[in-house]
Amino acid sequence: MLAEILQKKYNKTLKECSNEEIYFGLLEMTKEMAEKKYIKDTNKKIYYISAEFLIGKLLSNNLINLGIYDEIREELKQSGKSITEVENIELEPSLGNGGLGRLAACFLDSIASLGLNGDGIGLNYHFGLFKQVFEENLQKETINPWITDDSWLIKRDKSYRVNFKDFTVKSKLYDIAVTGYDNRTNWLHLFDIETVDESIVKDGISFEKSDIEKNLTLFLYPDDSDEKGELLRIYQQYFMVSNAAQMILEECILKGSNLHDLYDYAVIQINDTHPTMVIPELIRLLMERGIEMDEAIDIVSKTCAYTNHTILSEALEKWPIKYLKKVVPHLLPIIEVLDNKVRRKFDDPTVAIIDNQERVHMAHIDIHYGFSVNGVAALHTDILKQNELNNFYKIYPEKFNNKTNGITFRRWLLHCNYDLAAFLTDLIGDGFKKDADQLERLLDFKEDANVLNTLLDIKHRNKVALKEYLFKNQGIEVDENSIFDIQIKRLHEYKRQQMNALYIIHKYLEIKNGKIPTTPITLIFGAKAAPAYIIAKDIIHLILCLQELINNDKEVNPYLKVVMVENYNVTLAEKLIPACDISEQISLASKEASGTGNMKFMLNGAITLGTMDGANVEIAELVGEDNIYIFGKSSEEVISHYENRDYVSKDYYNKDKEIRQMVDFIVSDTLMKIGKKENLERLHNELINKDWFMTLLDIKEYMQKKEEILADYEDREKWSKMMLENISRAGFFSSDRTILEYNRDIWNV
Ligand code: GPW
Repeated sequence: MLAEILQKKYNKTLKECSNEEIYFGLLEMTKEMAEKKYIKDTNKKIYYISAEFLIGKLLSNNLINLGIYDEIREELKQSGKSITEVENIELEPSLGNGGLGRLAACFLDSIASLGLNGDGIGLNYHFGLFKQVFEENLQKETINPWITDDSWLIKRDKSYRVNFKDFTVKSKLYDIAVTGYDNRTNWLHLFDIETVDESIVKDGISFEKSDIEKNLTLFLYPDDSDEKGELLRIYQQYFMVSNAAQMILEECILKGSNLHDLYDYAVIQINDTHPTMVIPELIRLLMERGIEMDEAIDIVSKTCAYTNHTILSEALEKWPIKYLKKVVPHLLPIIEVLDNKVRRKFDDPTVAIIDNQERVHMAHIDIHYGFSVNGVAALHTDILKQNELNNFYKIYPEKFNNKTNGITFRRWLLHCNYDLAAFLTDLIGDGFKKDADQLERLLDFKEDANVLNTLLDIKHRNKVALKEYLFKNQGIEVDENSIFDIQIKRLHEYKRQQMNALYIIHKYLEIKNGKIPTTPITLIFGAKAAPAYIIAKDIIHLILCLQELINNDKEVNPYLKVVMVENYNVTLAEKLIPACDISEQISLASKEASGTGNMKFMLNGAITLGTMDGANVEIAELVGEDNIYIFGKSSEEVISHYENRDYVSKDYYNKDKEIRQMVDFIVSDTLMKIGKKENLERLHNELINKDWFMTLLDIKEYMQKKEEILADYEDREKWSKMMLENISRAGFFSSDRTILEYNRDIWNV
C-alpha cells in the first residue's frame, strides 16, 4: 500500500524516494487508516480538557497502534531504507511543558486503546514551547515551529464565537486522530484563530503581548512575569474552555440530551486548574439556554471532575478579579454567586473562592463545584487530604480519591525500546502488550543467566544507539562502557538538579585527588527552565560550566563526563530512557506530586536512585528495598520543617566541611574562569541563605547512596537481577490501569 501511495504521489518506487517523501507518504496513509477507525459513538463521552498535550512525534506511534509497524519497518528495510531515519523527518509538536502535558497524551492513548469514548480538548499553539539553545553556557530561547502544510492536523469546518470584553473572535478547529492500540480512533481537538500572526515574534521569543487577535495561540504559557503576560494567559484559558463548552453542549444536544441531563452524556475532566473557567462558562451557557441558575450549577457540578497535580503554592492559580474583569467580565457575576454560596454554607475563609485580596482561587471553584478531586500518586493524595486541602477534605471526604499516574507502554516500551519489547515477547508472549501485569511472568526467569545477560546486552546496545544519536545530532561524545546516570525533567529547584551538580563537584575533586572510579561515569541532564525563572537558569549555567570544565580536563575526563543535552523533549526522552542505568528521582520529599519519568525508566530496566516522594514510594513498594536506592528525609519531616520554619541551610553549610567545599566551588576561580560571576554568585548565595528546597538537608545521604549504587553496578549479575525485577513490576504503571480506575471511579462511560 505504501508503494502505491508513493507511486501516485511522486511517481517513484520506494527505493527511489527520499526519506522525506517516504515520510509524507506514510503520513497520508496513516492518517487515512486512522480516520477509518473512527466510529460515531452516541454514548456518554469523556472530555479531557487540558492546556497541554505533549504528544511527541506521531508516525511510529500510529504505525504501532494500527498494527503495521513491523510490516512497514521490514518493507523499508527491503528497499534499503531505515524507519528511524524516516522518523527523523517528523517535527515534534511541543504542546506541553513536561509531566502534566505528557500525562494527558498518555491518557488519550489509553482511553482510545481501551475502546472508551473520549476526546481531548486544547489549543493549537503555533510555536508551542520554546526551543532551547545554549550560548555561552546559558539557556537562550527561540521559536519552535512545528506546523507544516502537511502535518497531522486535520482542518475542520467547525468554528465558535468567543466573546471577550472588548471584542469577539471566531475559532477554528483542528483535529489530530488518536488511534488506539488495536482499537478505535478518538480525537484531540485543538482550537485556534485565523488571525494569529507569526511574524510578530522578534528576537528569540519576545512579541507584543497586547494584540490578542494576533498572538492568542502563538505560544504555550507565555512568560507571565508581567501583567500583560497574565492577561494573555487568561485570554487563552477562556478561549479554550469557551470553545470546549460550546462544543460539548452541541454534541450532547445532538445525542439527545435536553441539557438537564447533561451528565448522562458528558463527563469533563479538568486537568489542573488551567481549564477551570469551563465551570462558570458552562453555567452561563446553560442559563442562556433557559435553565435556572441553581439548576445550572447543579448540572455542571455533576459533570465536572478535577485533577490536582501539585502542592506548590506558586503553581496554584489565583486570578486577580481586576484581570478577569478586563478579559471576561461576563463570568464575574457567576463567580460571585459561586463564592456567595460557599460563604453562606461554610464559615471558613480558607475555603472561599474570592479571597480578601480580591483574587479568585481557581482550585476552590473546582473542588466546590466538581464531583471528584483526585491526586496523582498515593502520597500526593494523602498530603492533599491531610495538609494542603485538609479544610476541603473535611467538608467533602467523599469527593477525594487517588489515581496514581501511568504511562503508555506503546510509546515507552514497544516504540522506544524495540529490542527489549521483542525479547520480552519471545520469553513471555505478547499478552503484556494489552495486559501490562503480565510482565510479572518475567519473574520466572530471575535465575536464568541467559535471560539476565540478554537484558544487559540490550541495555548495552541501547547505550551504543544513544551514543550514535548524540554524536550525530548534537556533536556530543559519550563512552558506551561508562555508567549512564540520567536526570531528565523540567528544571526546578524542588527537583534538585543542583544536588546532582554538587555531587559532580565532589566527584571531580575526588578524581583530582587521585581517587578514581572503578567504571567511568557519564552524568546526563536534560532540562528546560521557564524563561523567567532566574535560579533555574543559573542551575543550567552551573551544569554547563561543569560540563566544560570536566570534559576538557584530561586528568578527569577518562572517568567522569557531564552531558547536558540541548532542547530536551519527548523525542530525546525516547532515546535516553532505554539507555539509562541510573534513574535520578531526587526531588525534595512531598514536592513531586507523582513523576512519570521515574516509571518510564523503571519499565526500561534502569535502577532508581530517589527520595520517598511521589510515585517513587509506590515503585519502592513494588520492587522492594533491594531493588531501589532510597535516601533523604521523609515527607513528614520535610513538612514539619516548613511548618516550624526551622530549616536553616547555612547551619548545614557551616557545620560540614565537605558541604562547604562543594558549595564554595561554585564561586572558585576554577569555575569563575569559565562561567559568569553574576549567575554563579547568585546561585551560591541562594544555596547558603535560602535553599527553599533543602538541598543541603539531603546531600550527604545522597552522596552515600550514590556511592552505593555505583559500587553495586560492578556486580553485573546483581545488577541484571535488579533490572529484571524492575521491568517485571512495572505493569502497575501502565496508563491503561490508571484510565480503568478513572473510568471505574469517576467517569463511568
Ligand atoms: F503545577 N506538573 C507539571 F500542578 O508537569 F500544574 N506541570 C504543572 O504545571 C503542574 C504539575 C502543576 C506535573 C507534576 O509536577 C508531576 O509530579 C506529575 O507527575 C505530573 O504533573 C503529572 O501528574
